[in-house]
Amino acid sequence: MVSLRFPFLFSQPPKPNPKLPHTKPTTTASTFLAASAVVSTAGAAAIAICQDPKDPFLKKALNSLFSNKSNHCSLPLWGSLSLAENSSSSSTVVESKTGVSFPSVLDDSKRLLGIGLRKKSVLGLKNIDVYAFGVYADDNGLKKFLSEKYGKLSNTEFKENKEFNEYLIENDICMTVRLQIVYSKLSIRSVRSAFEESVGSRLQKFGGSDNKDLLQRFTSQFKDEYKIPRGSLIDLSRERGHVLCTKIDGKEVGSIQSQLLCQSILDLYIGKDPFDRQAKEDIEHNLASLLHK
Ligand code: DAO
Ligand code: DAO
Repeated sequence: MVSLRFPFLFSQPPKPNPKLPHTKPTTTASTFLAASAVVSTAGAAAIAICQDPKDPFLKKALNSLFSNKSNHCSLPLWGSLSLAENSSSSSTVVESKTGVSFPSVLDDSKRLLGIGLRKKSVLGLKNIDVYAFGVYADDNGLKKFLSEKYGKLSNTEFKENKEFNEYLIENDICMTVRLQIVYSKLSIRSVRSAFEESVGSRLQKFGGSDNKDLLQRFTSQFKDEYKIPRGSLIDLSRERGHVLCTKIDGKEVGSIQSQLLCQSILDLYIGKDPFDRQAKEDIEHNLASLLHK
């Protein structure tokens, strides 16, 4: 069985990173070989072999491909795969601390840019892992945005350009942040108070103090009777026209048209003070490498 540690770290030098995503063994051997060919020619995505393949031909091919052998699931190789190649492989990427997996492609057109973990400090005494998240962006929208806005910059210039995240946060590019709950004792009441704090502070930052109504509209979507046990999936999607659409376990619970709200939600993950700094950095790296593919 082969496990790919998939590709959202493009075109970077390998670096030790315990939070690098692992991919579950959902990819077939032939897909892997197709992906390997891309890797060997283009050089770049992080791919790991977690277990030896049973097929001797594949094993041989892999051995010759990965001369740098490792027993870990985290052997980094750097390759470049397109969205089409990703989607055909139906690969998933695993958040290493929680074991939560994310598809590398969502809704056929959204590309996974990075994954991370939302923690919460409780009474300053302990940190709990609340949910793992994956940040996705529409591939076409993203490429258009990147080439129009940053096509002339080199990789280094792009990485140093801090304004591009703000642009992504503010503009009408379809994006989804998928949350998978890992904390097993989450009550709707604690969710409401947490996002009054997190989303509320962003609404204030971007829109000024008078945004209670907007926050209220958002939180009132989440009825007291909803249950969000461990494993629940929440998709927060910015759809065209700055419409924030929320789904719980695939079921739409509401949508609100507000640029301010969309911006405030995305800022939690890719803004100046993100929940998971490493996730934000991974996303920046991936955007930079997409630009120069
Ligand atoms: O049990 O009191 C407690 C701690 C609860 C922490 C809740 C954090 C909620 C974070 C928002 C989750 C959004 C889905
Ligand atoms: O982590 O502090 C945070 C903010 C999370 C924002 C998204 C909340 C969506 C929660 C849906 C709850 C459904 C009952």
